[in-house]
Amino acid sequence: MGGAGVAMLPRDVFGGLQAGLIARSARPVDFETPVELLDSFITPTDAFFVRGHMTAPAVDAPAWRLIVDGEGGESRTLSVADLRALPAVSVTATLECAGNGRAFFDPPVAGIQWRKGAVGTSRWTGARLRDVVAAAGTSNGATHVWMYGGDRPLGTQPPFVRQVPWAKAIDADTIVAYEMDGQPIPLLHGAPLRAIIPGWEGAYSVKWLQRLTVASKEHDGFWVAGAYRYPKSRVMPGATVAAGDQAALMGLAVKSLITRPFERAVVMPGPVEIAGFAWAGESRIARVDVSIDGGASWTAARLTGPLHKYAWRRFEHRAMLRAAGVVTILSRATTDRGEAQPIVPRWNPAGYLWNAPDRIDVTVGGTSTPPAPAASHDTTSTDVTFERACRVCHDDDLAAQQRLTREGWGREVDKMIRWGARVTPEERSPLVEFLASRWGVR
Ligand SMILES: Nc1nc2c(c(=O)[nH]1)N[C@H]1C(S)=C(S)[C@@H](COP(=O)(O)O)O[C@H]1N2
Ligand SMILES: [Mo]
Repeated sequence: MGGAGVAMLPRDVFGGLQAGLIARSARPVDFETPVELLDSFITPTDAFFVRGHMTAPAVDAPAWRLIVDGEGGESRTLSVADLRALPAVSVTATLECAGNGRAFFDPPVAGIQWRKGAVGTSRWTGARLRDVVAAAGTSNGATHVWMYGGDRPLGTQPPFVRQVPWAKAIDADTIVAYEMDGQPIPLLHGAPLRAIIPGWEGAYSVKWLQRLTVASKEHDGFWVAGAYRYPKSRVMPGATVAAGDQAALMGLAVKSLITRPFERAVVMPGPVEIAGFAWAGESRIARVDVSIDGGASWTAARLTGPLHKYAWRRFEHRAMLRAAGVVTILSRATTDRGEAQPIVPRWNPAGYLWNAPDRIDVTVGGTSTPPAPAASHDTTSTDVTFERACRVCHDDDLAAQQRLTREGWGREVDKMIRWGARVTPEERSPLVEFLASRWGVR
């Protein structure tokens, strides 16, 4: 499977990335981790996804300087050695690009078409950001810290500047990192210094960190005011949404990934270990349920392995796969606040936070033909039509109030189609059936 534009690159073409990463773009450098390389709690650094909007700077670590300034404070310049002299903190955190899974949105949205692997976990070591900004003196009235990347814009791109709200900036787990899994941060991951804003979408974790400014207002640059924003309320799929009707993304959505068995594996009948990871940004994973029958029934998986506040949680489940043929396995995570992965994530113009239950197909027995490619996340079932066409604007309570007959539901669906509901001609009668069987009256 894979999709258009995907290529495998030979080893070492891009500075120490391992062969087998999926190239999504060569300029800027964007690489996705194939799911097969995401089965370990700590993602190998040479397999860790790379997301950049521009060109990495040339880095001479001993000469690198981080400017720290702010209104009313002094300006200070710190070397990597100065940062290493501050108390060191290690934070194990899962980093996920907000656009991970963008390829699954319907209708499609522009941007790098990440599928499952713009996510990884590492142990980041550095100085607390609050200790670093303390070097700039006063922080009276501070509302944000602006973070400037040292990468080189392509063409007339605005420079990569992001902001983190003050409360998160001074959290004890927010760091300026100089190590990734015990080694100096590699170039493509932001050498020699990057912010790690744990539990928040990846674009907060500014690489090649060059300047921190303690500010008393919002930054007005493109990467704050015009990107990484998500509609404040549900929108029609395909809609254009003004920046003012959107709010800055912060934490990550609850999500899971099946890392074992592999997509489209052929397995022997009998017990099969199903395993993977679940994460939810700053929230805790309470449970992961696994289905081996395409979602008809679910069983709770065991949560195992290391427990870190901002890192993904391992889940494992031993299932009996008996019948020969194609089996669809799903995983669905729930947080301790009861948020579960939605069947159809909310469409949004930039394609952020895709978090449908993960889904793979395996073949049991080895005799039947493998499943058709790209089966995962294809929007074919009536459930999905319902989510996309109806639930985008309405909650179930509205449907439950209607007391419509089958014919009435047909007229209602036709009206909604005239009003813009996205239902294809083939989907119309299954949708009417679905509504009538669920909420119809005789
Ligand atoms: N300076 C700079 N920092 C950046 C970016 C960038 O383009 N420039 N991309 C951000 C985005 S969108 C993500 S998802 C993460 C990816 O980090 P990684 O490449 O180490 O996986 O870095 C963030 N930090
Ligand atoms: Mo990202």
